[in-house]
Amino acid sequence: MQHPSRLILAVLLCSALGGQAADNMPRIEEVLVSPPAVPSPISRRTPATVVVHLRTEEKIMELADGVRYDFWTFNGSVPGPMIRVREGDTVELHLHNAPNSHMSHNIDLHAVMGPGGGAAVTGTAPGHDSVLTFKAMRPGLFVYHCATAPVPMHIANGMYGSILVEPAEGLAKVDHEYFLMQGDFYTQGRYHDPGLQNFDTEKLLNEQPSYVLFNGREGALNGDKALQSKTGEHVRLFVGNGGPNLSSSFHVIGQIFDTVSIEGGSAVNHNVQTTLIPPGDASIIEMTTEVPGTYLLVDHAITRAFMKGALAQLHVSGPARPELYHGQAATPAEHSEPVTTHDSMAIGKRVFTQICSACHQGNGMGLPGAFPPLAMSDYLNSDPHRAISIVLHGLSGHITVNHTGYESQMPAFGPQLGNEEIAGVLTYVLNSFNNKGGSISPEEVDKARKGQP
Ligand code: HEC
Ligand SMILES: [Cu+2]
Repeated sequence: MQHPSRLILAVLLCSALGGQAADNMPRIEEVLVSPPAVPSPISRRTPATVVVHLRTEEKIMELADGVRYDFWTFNGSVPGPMIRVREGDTVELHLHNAPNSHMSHNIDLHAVMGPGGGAAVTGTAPGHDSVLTFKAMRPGLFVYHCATAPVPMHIANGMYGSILVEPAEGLAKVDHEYFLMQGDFYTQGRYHDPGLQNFDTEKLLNEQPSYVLFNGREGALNGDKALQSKTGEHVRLFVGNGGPNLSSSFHVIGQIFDTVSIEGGSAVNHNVQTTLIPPGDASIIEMTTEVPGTYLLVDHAITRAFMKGALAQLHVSGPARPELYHGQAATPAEHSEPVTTHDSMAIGKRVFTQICSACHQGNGMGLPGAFPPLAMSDYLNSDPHRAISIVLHGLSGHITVNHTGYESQMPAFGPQLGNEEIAGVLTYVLNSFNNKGGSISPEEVDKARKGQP
């Protein structure tokens, strides 16, 4: 029989020598990152014990510009971080509930086979900890969420994330990986009503959210936070749906998915336009970004995208690919201009680069909170003629562009720029940055300058 102190010594030695557990599996501390970032791909080809620390936290954050909400979260973000393990790994999950929480929380991981997906043993009061150990037996992208009563409320307040169980052989290498989750939110105020918004049980019961969002905030992945890629690169999206109620008809405007893992499982579909992701489900989506531009990620139940916030952006940079995609501005037949659209575009490009890009940025995306985007601007595209007077006379006061409010000032360029230059820059902008096209003539600018209709 072994002497007890020798046993302890052996265990100590064991952990000193590379942290090997008694079963000889390495113990790895999972490094979690905030969405849309994901942990690095797994290069290990043998199983390990992966230690994951999640912390439930209730905190007030913005749901949209000027709209605050008391979110309940995993690790302070909506969604919580994506956990990444390998098929066959043992996951040792530590759940800590912040001491200032008002509620108990727990976790149900769809990657778990066991009662409640772990919820049965992880009920954790404020300031307490619990530990769940499970074997990740099946590969796939799985949702996790809080399952404390009332479950719909905990989920509606943002308590969800994903766990990727990589197949034993790993995933193919890609250029970019991003993680996003859709969720529906129920506020007492209407969409964009400002201030702190309370939870609305009536709207929850009717399944009529005031917001449908990617990553818990309108514009979470827009502008300078847009997902990035270059032409010819491969992008892998890990897309989950926390719900609690709405299914996502997930679509990227102007892209076709190379592959989609159906319902996050092992079956793969090819050349997909829109994929259905029900609440509590997730999908691994891969695409090749061929043509430069800004692409919109939407729920194609499209009212949600344009009127409830379910809109994210993927920005693809690189040289134009006219052999794959090109267009010409629609020129009105009745106009025959001394300045052709081609010249006008050249003039416009120069003016844009020298003047407009200082504020609206070279890619037309503007700067959040300061300069509205000219790229895919609903404000510009809905009335291009109004833009003539904006450039001539400047603009101030409140405007809403792509559902974001701006309360700023643009100087007048009428004194400084000629009619051909203003016509050129607007024609250039209308035919760039994924705008709808069209043209503005120097005569139209001249009329506006003279105050004629
Ligand atoms: C000094 C910074 C600045 C420059 C330079 C500038 N703008 Fe603006 N622009 C603004 C601001 C700020 C607003 C929003 C004003 C408001 O909040 O009322 C705006 C609004 C607009 C809008 C309407 C909103 C939208 O996004 O569709 C258009 C169109 C526009 N600008 C076009 C131009 C063009 C074309 C040029 C170049 C000739 C230009 N701007 C140069 C600051 C600038
Ligand atoms: Cu909870």
